[in-house]
Amino acid sequence: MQGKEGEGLSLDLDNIPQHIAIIMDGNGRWAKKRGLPRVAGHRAGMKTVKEITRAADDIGVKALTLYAFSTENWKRPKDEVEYLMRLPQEYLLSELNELIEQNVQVRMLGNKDQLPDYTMNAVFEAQEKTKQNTGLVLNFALNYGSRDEMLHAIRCIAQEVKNDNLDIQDISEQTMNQYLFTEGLPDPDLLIRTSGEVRLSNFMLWQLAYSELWFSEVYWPDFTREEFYQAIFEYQHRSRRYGGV
Ligand code: V07
Repeated sequence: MQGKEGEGLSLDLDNIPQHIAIIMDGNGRWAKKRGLPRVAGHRAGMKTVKEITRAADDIGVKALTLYAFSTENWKRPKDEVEYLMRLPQEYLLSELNELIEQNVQVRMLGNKDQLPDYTMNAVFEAQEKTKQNTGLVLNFALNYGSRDEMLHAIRCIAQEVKNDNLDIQDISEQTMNQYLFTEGLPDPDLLIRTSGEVRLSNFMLWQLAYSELWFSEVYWPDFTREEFYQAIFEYQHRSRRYGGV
């Protein structure tokens, strides 16, 4: 089936990537370019989150994972970190009702321990209120680092071995998948990174093993539905080989 005409491109609705992951980069630079404080860029970036979530939902993407805050981001100025930690609450205050209506399931991946109570409470409420939903899984990577995630999984697996619940020989890729924060989700088919940087920056290193990568020069606040569909269009015109020929 063909559909979703936009900017002269036509997406194949039978071949939409099931899971799309996005590194939402360039918010600070977007603000700087306009002579605005960095936090103005983060706020503008939040509008793009709303737009792209709708765009993904409209074409039947099953899971969207957005990199909102990395374990490295704590090194930023204290004021900026505090501002960022308020955004989940703010986002959910304005969006949660619509997300519930749209049958979206909100999830979080990352280490919950160091997050302020007001951040965790907002995320927890969203998870609770949407956990029965069966539509798009909207996954926020918050205080997330991929090596951290893998170490956490390895410690859990080691504990299972120590408790005699698991044989070393039986540790498989599936075992790892069970203990990662993305448990139950398919690996991303497509990774998008905005703002011209061409790195993975400790994002989903295990899960992105076979993903198609797509990079855009555009700063995240300027990223549009049309650009998003362009990435999917190009994804649909690549052939994936998973190591075969
Ligand atoms: C954040 C806006 C998007 C650009 C990138 C950085 C700034 C949405 C959330 C969010 C997180 C969890 C949740 C609901 C919404 C968010 C942070 C930063 C820390 F359950 N945007 N956004 N969280 N930015």
